[in-house]
Amino acid sequence: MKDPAALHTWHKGRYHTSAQLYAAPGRVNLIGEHTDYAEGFVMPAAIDFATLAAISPRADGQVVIYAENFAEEVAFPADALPAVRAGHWSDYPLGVMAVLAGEGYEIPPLSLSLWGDVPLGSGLSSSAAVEVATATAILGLLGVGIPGPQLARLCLRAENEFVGANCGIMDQFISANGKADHALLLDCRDLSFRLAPIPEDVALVIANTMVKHSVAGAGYTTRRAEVEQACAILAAHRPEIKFLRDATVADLEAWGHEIPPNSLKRARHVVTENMRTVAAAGALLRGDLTGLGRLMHEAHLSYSRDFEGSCAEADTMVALAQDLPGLIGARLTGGGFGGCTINLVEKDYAAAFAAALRERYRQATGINPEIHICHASAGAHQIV
Ligand code: GAF
Repeated sequence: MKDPAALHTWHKGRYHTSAQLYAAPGRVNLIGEHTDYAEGFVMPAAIDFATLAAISPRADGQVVIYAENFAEEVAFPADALPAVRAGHWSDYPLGVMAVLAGEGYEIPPLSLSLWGDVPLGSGLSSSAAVEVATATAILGLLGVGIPGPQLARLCLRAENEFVGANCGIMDQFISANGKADHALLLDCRDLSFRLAPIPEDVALVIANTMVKHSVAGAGYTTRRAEVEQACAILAAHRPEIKFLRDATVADLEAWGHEIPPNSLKRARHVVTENMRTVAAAGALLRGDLTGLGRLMHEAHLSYSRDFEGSCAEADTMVALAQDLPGLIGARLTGGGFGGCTINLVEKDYAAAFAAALRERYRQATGINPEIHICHASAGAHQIV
């Protein structure tokens, strides 16, 4: 992560006042894909890529937001903030402000500088990091503390209602509630969670296929609709099935003939992925890394074959990792159709693993991948 002192210096240079500084991380999901909006289980970890936010009050009635990454500023009267999206980076912080205002928090005149190093469009939750950093900074400026799960829900509403992306709660939740050196098994039904330590000698190697991912894209939206269609058909037989979280493999066997083939495959992924995710958390807690790696592998196959949420490059990246020394488990992570693979690797092998995977992928696809050796990091927090 870039030196927060640099953001503070830039903010002070631009707005001539000291600022409070906050950080909110991106995430990698170890297992549990497209299960969050089905009220199922996910097991992400926050990573050491983040959005930093510097915030200070203003005396001129304006809300001014500066994005260091785009070298661009937007300004609005604090009492007349935009109520609808503009298809611009500022939708993310403005969406958070709109939701906070709707909850009764008066947004004061303020200067907000944002800077981030979560790679954009890589499936590592750059947008959640911006939302959670913004919300944490504004609430900090207001002197209000709210529990992490509630913060995540507010930021999810910014994404769903203002930005217009129909995603689930995983990314905002882990950005708000992550813990250093831990993965988090989250029950997306009631937001209860359990922390699972990532062993000291295990590295998170994140390999970017360089194929752009977007939760606003047609793939994510279509898959969610297919999942919901399958759920509605099962619910006609068993009304207690409110979400696919409530369905079993036996339900799919009993009523699957009524479900269109694609929706049935998506549902099979979600139902079995929930089981794998709970089992994977158990394996990690027991220190059974072989079991965890096997479940990650099965999860990738299910994501690719049943959910059809992978892409040729990600399948290649996962396949190329299989026989490299030190690999525990590899799969495509995040919303799909591009983005990054997560490789759990024995730490002593991590650097050699990354170098070999880069070379193999380059030879196989002609694409130069970005590969990062990451650590599980803390969720949103104040820096100074
Ligand atoms: C994206 C979404 F934002 C999450 O809510 C989740 O559905 C994920 O894709 C797939 O598991 O990151």
